[in-house]
Amino acid sequence: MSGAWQPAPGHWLARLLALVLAVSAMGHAHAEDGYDLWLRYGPLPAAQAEGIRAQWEVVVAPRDTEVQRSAREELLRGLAGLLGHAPPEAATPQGSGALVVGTPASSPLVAQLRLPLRGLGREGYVIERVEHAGRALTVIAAPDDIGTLYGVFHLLRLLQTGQDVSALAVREQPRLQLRVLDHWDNLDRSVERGYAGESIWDWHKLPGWLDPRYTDYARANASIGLNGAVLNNVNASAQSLAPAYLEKAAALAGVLRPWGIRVYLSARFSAPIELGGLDTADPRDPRVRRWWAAKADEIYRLIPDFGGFLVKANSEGQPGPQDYGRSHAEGANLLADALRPHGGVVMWRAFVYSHAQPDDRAKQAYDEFVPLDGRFADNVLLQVKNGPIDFQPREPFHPLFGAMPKTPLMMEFQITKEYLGFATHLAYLGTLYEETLQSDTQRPGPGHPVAQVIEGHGHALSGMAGVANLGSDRNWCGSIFDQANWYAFGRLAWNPRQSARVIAQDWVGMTFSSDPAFLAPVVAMMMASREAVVDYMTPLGLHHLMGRGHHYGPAPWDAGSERPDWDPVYYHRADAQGIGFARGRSGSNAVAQYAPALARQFDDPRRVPERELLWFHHVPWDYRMASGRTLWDELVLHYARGVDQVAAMRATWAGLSPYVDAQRYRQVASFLAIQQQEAQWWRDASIAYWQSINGLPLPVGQAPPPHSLSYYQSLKFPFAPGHH
Ligand code: BDP
Repeated sequence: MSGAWQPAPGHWLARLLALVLAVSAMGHAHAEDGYDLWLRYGPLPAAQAEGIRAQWEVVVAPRDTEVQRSAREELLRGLAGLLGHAPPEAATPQGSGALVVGTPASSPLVAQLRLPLRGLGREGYVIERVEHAGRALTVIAAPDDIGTLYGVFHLLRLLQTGQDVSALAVREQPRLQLRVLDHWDNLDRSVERGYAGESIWDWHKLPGWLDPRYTDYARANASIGLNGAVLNNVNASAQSLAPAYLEKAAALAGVLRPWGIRVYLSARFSAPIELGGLDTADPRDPRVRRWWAAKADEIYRLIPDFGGFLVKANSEGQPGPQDYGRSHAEGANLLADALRPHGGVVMWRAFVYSHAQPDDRAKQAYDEFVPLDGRFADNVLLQVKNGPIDFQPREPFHPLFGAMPKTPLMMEFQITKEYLGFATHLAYLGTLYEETLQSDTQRPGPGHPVAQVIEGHGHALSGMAGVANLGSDRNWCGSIFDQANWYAFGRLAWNPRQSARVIAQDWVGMTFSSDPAFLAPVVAMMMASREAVVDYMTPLGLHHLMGRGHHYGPAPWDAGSERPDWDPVYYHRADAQGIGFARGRSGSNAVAQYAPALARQFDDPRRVPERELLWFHHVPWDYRMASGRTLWDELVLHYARGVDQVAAMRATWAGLSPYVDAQRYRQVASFLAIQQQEAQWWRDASIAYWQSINGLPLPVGQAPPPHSLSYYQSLKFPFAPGHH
C-alpha cells in the first residue's frame, strides 16, 4: 500500500475520509475484543487527567537495560492511554513535579533520595511522594530493575482504578518466590484441558518467528507479578528437551526475560532412554546421572537463567523413579543434582495415585510423601494441588499442607476450568483460591493457614503454580471473565493473604469500568459465581461426577472404566440408603491425615462443615441437616439454588449493557445463556440419576427433570475440547 495515492491533508477527500472514519468509529464506540486484558489504559476523565499531568510535568526513567526499557515503555504507554498523551521525558526533574523511576544503581537521583529500600528483596519496590529541591516527586524506586517494573504496573493499576495518587506511600514485596504459570501445552499446539484455542507457543515457527503476542503475554504476567512459565505439558514429551526444542525455548526465554519471567520445562523422567539411547532411567545409574548433568549444561548454555524442571512422575501412567524401585525423593534429587550447579530448581509434583492401590485415592499422596519429608535436596519444591483429589469445584485443603515441615511445599491451582464449566461458565476462582489459602491447617497448632505454609518460612524456596487458561483465542482465555482467574492467580501468588473481593474489584475496574453502578453488581456476581457452580455440579461435598475423559457435563452414573478411581461411582457411593464417601475413622480414615483437632471435627458428621459433608461421610438420604430438611431435600435445593444464581447473573448482566462495549457485552451474555442451559442440565441429569437410586420424590415446588435418565446417559461428546 505504500505507493498508493493518498489525499493531501486539507484536500476535500481527506476531510471526507476523516468524517467517514469518525462516524464508523462512533458506531463501535468502544468495541473491544478482550485482547488488551486488564491493560487497556483507556482515557481517564479529563479533569483527573489534567490534575495528574500537572503533578508529573516530566517522566524521568532510565533505559539502559532491557528490564528498564520494559518499565519505561509500559509507563509511557500507560500514561499515553490514560492521560491522552504521556508527559515528556527528561533526564532530570523539571517544573514543579515529576514522576521518577529507578534503582540506586540506575538513577543518581534515586540514590540521592535514600529511600528505604533495605529489606525489600530483589523484587520489591516503593512508590513514594517526596519533596526534593523544591519539587514534588513521585518516585518508583527499587533495589533492582525488576522491582521498578512491578512498581510501574502498580502505579498504573492505581490510575486505572481511579485512585488518588497524590500522596502515595506504597511498600511491596512478593511473599512467594516462584510465581509460575504451568502451561499444559503440547508441541503440536494442542493444549491439555485448554479451552481457549491452540497453544500460544507456535513451536513449529520458533525460533525464527517471534509472535508479538509473546511480548504481550509477558507484559500481562509481569503486570500481576508472575515471574515464571513452564512452557510444556506435565504429561511431557521427551522431545521438549531435544536440541531443536531447546533452541525454541531459548528464543521464548529471550522474549520473556525483559519482563522478569524465567522459562522452565516439564521434564519426562524417561528422557535418558528416549533421547539418550540408554536402556534405563534409574536414578542410581551413573550413566543416567551423567546424562541429566550434561542435559542441564546444554540447557544453561542456551538459557543462562533457565528456571528448572517441573516433573510429573509415576502418576497416571507417566514414567518415574518407582519404575526402578526408587522413591520420589531419589527421583527428584537426581534432577536437582543436575540443576544445582546452575542455580535451577525442581518442582516435583505430589499428584500421584495408583489404581492398583485399593486405598482411598484421596489418601495416597500423603501416604507416599510424608515419609519422605527431609529427604529432598534443597533445590526441590514439592508441588501440591490445592485439594487431595483433583481440582474439583470444592475440595478441602490438601492434608500435605502443614504435614511436611522439612520440605518447601508449593501450591498448584488450576486456572483453566477443567472442572468448572470450561470457558463458557462464569466462575471467578479468586474465592476458591482464597478459601484454600485461608484454611487453617492447625499445624503445629491453630492459626497456621495454608498461605503461611506455602510462604515457606524457614525454607530457601517458596512458590505457587497455576495451570494456565491461555490459548491463541483473541481474548486469550476463551472468555472475558476467565481473564479474571489469570489475574487473581497472579495477585495471590504475589501475596496469598490478599482478599479475592479486592482483587475482583481491581480487575473489574481495569477490565471494564470503576463506575460503582457497574462495579458493585459485577463484583457481587463474581463473588457468588463459584458457589453457584458447586451448587449445580457437586453440592454438599460431592466430587468427580463429570463425564469420563473429556470431563464435560454430568455423568454421575459412569462406572466400569479401566480405572475405578476415574469413575464417578467411586466417589459418590450412592445406594438406596444414602450417599457420600466415608472418609471418617470407620471409613477410609482419610480424616486422620489432618491435624488431630481437625481430624476430630471432620470425623463428626455434625461438626464437619456441611459444604464438605459428603466428601467425608456416607449419610442416609433422610439425614437431618442444620436447616431441619433431609439431606435429599437439601441436595435438591442446592441444585436449584445454583441454577437460580446463574439466572440472576444473566439478569444482572442484562441491566449492564450501557457500561460495556457491544462486543464484550454480547459474548458474556451468550456465555451466560450457555451456562444457564448447562447448569440446568447438571441439575436435571443428577437428580434423575439420584432418584433412580433412592426412589424419593422431589421436595414440593421442584420440577421433575424434563427427560428420562437414559436420555442424559445417551449424550456423548467425542469432540469436547481440551481432551487429547
Ligand atoms: C487432571 C487432568 C489431566 C492432568 C492431570 C495432572 O484431567 O489432564 O494430566 O490432572 O494434573 O485433572 O497431571
